[in-house]
Amino acid sequence: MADRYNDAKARYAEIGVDTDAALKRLADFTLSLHCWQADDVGGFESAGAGLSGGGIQATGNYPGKARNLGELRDDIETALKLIPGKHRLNLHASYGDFGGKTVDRDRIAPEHFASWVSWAGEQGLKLDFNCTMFSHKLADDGFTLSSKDKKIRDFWIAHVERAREISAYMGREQGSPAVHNIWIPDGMKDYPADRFGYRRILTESLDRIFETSYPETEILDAVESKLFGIGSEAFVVGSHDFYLAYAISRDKMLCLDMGHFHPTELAADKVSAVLQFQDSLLLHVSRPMRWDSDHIVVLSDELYFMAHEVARAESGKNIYVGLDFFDASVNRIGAYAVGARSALKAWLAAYLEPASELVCREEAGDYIGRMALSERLKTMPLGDVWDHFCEMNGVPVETDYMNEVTAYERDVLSKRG
Ligand code: RNT
Ligand code: ZN
Repeated sequence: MADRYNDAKARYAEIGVDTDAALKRLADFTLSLHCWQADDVGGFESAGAGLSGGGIQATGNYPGKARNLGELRDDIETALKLIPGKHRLNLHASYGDFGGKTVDRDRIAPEHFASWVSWAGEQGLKLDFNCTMFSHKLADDGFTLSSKDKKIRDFWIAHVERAREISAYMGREQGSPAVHNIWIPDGMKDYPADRFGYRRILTESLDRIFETSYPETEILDAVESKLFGIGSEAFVVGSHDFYLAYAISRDKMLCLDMGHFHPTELAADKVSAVLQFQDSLLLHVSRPMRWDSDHIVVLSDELYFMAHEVARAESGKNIYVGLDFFDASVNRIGAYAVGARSALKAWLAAYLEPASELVCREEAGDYIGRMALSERLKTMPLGDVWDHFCEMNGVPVETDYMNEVTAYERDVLSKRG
């Protein structure tokens, strides 16, 4: 393999790209691996566990999904062995260690996440966190933080307050701030009469939530927008415009999910726009298929564009990258491995870009030269540099990693019944 890497290195050097420098940047790049691919966003609350809702729907019934915390952790440990680099784990509030007790969402506390913190410590993983605003009877009528029913609204405000407290606890324990992301399903199937009213209520609820402030060394708050969801086709309270304005006016981080825009709208284009006015940004790397379908991430144009925009913007800006997909129709460990590896390959491709040469050609008005160089890059030996990165990290290379997925399915997943 060393030969292949050296050949690739020489070929990239011809276009002024230093592969060693790119690999260094990739080693510093962190993905926050989502915990919810392993069990189809079910979570482990005893009441109503496993029910999706609020537009979140994993489809398929491939055998072997994680049925409890132990299995979920085993699966994540296995997936991480197939993903080169140092990454984080993104938990949802519904994945607490509730010890078989029913703990409603407004009652969750740091103690329910203590076993996660110690497990993560053993794994050398840092945690990120999310309040869980779906799959709950008080979310069934389609509204949470923007509900006109004060009881419902107060319940969800209390939940997010608890979730932020837990995030701050994680941040303190791990010596690295936990990114806490708020996504709510609120919206309407058909044309509303009072868009303004719901958005005003959401603003008030968020402002109440953020009255409690924690140091930035413990928690980083983000808010995630969406264009539409199943059952909220006509109106989503927390739209992109809403959260962009909210985040800028309240100094919070915006979360852009790649599946939450119109299919012809490029989420990657938004990075440089938002970063004119914000120092940080959270991304949910996902793959929409006609709609926000949360397909497993592959090396698509959209992913390439996103990675390149982030790589070009990086200096002085903090861009946090989380994965957000769930597919219940295939081996779920394979889903993690393919999705995370594809995301990392996209970032590697971005780091292997002869950025200044491209800008040079652009500024000289040589647009066809810019295009030709971009096209040439697509047939450069990215895979050889990638395999080298895998080897450096003691992770199976491209030809081998699926063997591990298959073996785990045979030895572990297939025995889950
Ligand atoms: C939903 C949002 C949200 C969720 C996760 C599970 O459309 O993308 O981020 O996917 O919180
Ligand atoms: Zn998302």
